[in-house]
Amino acid sequence: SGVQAAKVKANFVPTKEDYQKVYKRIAEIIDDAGDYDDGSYGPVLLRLAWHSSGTYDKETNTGGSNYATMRFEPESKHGANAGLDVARNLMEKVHEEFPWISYGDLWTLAGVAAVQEMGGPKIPWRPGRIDGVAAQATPDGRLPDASQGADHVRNIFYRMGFNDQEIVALIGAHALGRCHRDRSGYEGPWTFAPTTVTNDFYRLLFDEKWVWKNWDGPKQLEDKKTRSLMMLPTDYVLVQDKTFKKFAKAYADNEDLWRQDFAKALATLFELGVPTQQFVSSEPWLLPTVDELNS
Ligand code: ZEM
Repeated sequence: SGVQAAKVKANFVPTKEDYQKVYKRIAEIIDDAGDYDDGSYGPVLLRLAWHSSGTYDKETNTGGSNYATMRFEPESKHGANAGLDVARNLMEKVHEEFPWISYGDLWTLAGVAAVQEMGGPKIPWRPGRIDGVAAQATPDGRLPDASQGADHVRNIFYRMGFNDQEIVALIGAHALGRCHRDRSGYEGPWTFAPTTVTNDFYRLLFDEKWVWKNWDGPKQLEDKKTRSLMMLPTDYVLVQDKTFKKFAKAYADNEDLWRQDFAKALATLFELGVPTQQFVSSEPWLLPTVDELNS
């Protein structure tokens, strides 16, 4: 019953090991994707973690990962969140198994597990987010619109508190996953290895010739050579804008630099909107990967 569930929650104080168990369960689900996309739920889980955090507004200190308000309408139905029901439903199963974890912690932990299990850098993370209510949901329009230009990208990410370097580092997440016609209207993957964390997104931006795709869908670019890869207008901005381009080139030339900057910016992103005193640990943790746990 609800009373019993509340009791379990009140008496149970999870340890780092308990969060590691949740991480492990998420990692199993990531790989247990069967025919879904490229055989991994990693990218869509990372997108859930990003969209649950990227609503943050530093002026009003609203939005962000704290309350997991994407559970509620209308935020769950915002156009930008189309398709994320897939990820939320996967995490609902994990929540049934570990009912003591908050949804904000669960979703951001899924983002961490996705990056780390797909070969990415360690993402510092700590628990402390609490479940909020529908009234805390954010208005539509806080997440970036892929059809826009550099000004829009800056406005959206400056509102979260990021600078140009961090913006460029974060968008390198598009090495992973793909666009789905029935979700965003866009179509296709950005790289040839969409379930492995690499700096290929930046390398391809510079190395390939990008041309506008001739189709009835929204304006997107395709690589002239194979016509199997895509870039969003906002991705292309990273080589059109002089300041963005400088950082994108540095990340294309130095994968380690990008991995470090990406890990730092992503850890910051996942903590947006969470009051510091809520965190159970003063320092974020570096959780081991499943491979590390098994070796
Ligand atoms: Zn994304 N992203 N994103 N992004 N994103 C998509 C997919 C994924 C933008 C955007 O409009 C889109 C960041 C930044 C920005 C991921 C992670 C991160 C899709 C395709 C669109 C349209 C959705 C679909 O059809 O399924 C824009 C405009 C961005 C900034 C300007 C940042 C930052 C991310 C993480 C740090 C990921 C992993 C995906 C792939 C999802 C999947 O299901 O494969």
